[in-house]
Amino acid sequence: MSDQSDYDMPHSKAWCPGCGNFGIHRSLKEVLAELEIAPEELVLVSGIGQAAKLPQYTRAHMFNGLHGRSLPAAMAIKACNPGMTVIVSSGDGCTYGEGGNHFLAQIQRNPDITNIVHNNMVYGLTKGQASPTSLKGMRTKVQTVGVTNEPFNPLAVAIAMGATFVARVYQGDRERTKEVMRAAIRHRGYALIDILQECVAMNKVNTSQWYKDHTYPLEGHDPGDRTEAFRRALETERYPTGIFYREEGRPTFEDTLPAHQATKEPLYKRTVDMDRLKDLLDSARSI
Ligand SMILES: Cc1ncc(C[n+]2csc(CCOP(=O)(O)OP(=O)(O)O)c2C)c(N)n1
Repeated sequence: MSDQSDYDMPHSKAWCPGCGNFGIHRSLKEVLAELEIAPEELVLVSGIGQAAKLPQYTRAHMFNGLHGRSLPAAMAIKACNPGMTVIVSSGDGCTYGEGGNHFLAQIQRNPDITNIVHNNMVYGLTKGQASPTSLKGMRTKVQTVGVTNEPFNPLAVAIAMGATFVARVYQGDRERTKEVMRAAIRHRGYALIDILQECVAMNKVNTSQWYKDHTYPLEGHDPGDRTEAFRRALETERYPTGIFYREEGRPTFEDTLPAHQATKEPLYKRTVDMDRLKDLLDSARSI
């Protein structure tokens, strides 16, 4: 059995003391060790933000893309090398704001990736502007009279779009976080985990105590019941945590690709037929 320190990088982290990112990072490393996913078989992908620094702090392959653009990169990585475990780790702003359209498109494609969203309900790195999940009325230096938008509901959207695994946890509930991470990584298909977390520097409303008071475990719920999952996702007085919806057996994006019908071998190991490539390039030139 491997150890969570197998995923440690030597440099220090630029997260504030008390940041929820530390707990998410620790839970993830522990789960990776338990599942015995070797660093060389793991690709961590992110966009931009405080949360998006996680891949840089983890010993594994990584791709740090533009703000909001982690998901298409992750999908392509998985399609080129289906044997890798691909985990996207980025913020709520990055995933639901700048990356909102990619979020919808990846759900429809169902690539076999895990999408961990560090939801601190604020744009942390750029100093606390409202994000799509900020609560109505929250005042920031930009939203001086308070947020007027209805908050984005990632779980309801994901269930409505047909995501095959949809979950929410609070990072301070470490056992539930790890249990859900384990299930999401094992799930074959697109798995969303919206992880509520505190931003101690930029969000003075949604504190650790606030999350404790506003979350409760989803118990006695059948994750195969999509209508009920959607109904529970609409609860916003207090947020249920756990696995809302899970559907097994749907083909993944990679499964549908002609390149993977005869073999699942990663593309980089295959011999390129130079004559076919030349014909393809010639035909493209004549368009
Ligand atoms: C296309 C683009 N728009 C905006 C920015 C500026 N920007 C960088 S990080 C960020 C917010 C990050 O917030 P979030 O994704 O919630 O992550 P957090 O820092 O809170 O972890 C913004 C707006 C950018 N780098 N690129």
